Amino acid sequence: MKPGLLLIGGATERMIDRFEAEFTLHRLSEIDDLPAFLSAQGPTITGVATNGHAGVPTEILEGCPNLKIAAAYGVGYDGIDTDACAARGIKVTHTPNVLNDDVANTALLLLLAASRDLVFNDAYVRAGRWAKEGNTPLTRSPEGKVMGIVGLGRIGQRIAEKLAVFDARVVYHSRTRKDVAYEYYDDLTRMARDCDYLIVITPGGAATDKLVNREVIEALGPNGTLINVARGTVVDEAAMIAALQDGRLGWAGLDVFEDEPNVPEALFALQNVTLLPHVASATVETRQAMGDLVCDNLSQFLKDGTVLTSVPETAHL
Ligand code: NAP
Ligand code: 8YV
Repeated sequence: MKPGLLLIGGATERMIDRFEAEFTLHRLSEIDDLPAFLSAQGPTITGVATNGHAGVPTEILEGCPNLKIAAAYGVGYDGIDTDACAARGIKVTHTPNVLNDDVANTALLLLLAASRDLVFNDAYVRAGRWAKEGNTPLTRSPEGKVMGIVGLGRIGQRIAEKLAVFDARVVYHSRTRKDVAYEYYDDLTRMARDCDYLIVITPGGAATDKLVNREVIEALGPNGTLINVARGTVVDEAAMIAALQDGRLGWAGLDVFEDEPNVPEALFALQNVTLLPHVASATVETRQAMGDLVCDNLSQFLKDGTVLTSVPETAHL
């Protein structure tokens, strides 16, 4: 008999095909009575496929006594209780590196869109205003500007490399200094004061909650642009909106929000923001690579009990 796999998050058809080749697949979205399912099938479940937002609900952890692996589709895992998993001997895997380029590209996309008022200019042409009202106002060039990266990890380093096309001066803030040529700031507010652009790419969770607070936002200031491709929780959203409304912050480009998919309506009224629905890794190519890595982790676990890309918190298991 094949081991059981419970699908908690979303998955592509390609992932489903591979899951079904090796596991008896159960989809949480199709289970009407979870307690009844867990009492009948819980002990057969060896793995769950989830993502960093949905995590592994406590009811499932408790109802699947033989659960050994939780494979997440995504690199961030702030929604997974890794301590609870580690305590139960459950390996948690994620999908680092394969999404670095597209997430970094999205940061650049937002940076350019915010700088050149892309959305406003597009709407202006579509509305037929160009012929009637003439040219739109001048925008701002990213060339040669100071760009601060908050979180110089796997994706942050890729963003830094790609910013070279703008001849930007790249600086960074993270918990620890890296062996790189970019200037390090141990104080985020001080860095924001020196920056034209601040690009946020740390993990979410309690340790980074509202790291970009009102003080940092005001230090970035009326001529500054905030780009967030990390997690909505890393920025104090209410403070950011207030600053964007009264001009204490210039512009923002946002892929992520505090309470997704709910986006504060106040943002819809602002012309100085560019909004995306959390799509930084959402290309066909990158999502395929992420899905393959989820399946490779599960396959390898079935073969010899090891995994390819454990999160650090369960790497000892
Ligand atoms: P990573 O390699 O672990 O890098 C994280 C970086 O954040 C590191 O430089 C780390 O500093 C820094 N950091 C962590 N906690 C911090 C704190 N309290 N203060 C300051 N810096 C802190 O992770 P990654 O692979 O680059 O991914 C980063 C995050 O991007 C993910 O966790 C996820 O939340 C987000 N993400 C979003 C999307 C999207 O669709 N928008 C897609 C992928 C990823 P140290 O090195 O000094 O520890
Ligand atoms: C995806 C992400 O939104 O990898 C991450 O941390 O935020 C994104 O790549 C998501 O996790 C896919 O399920």
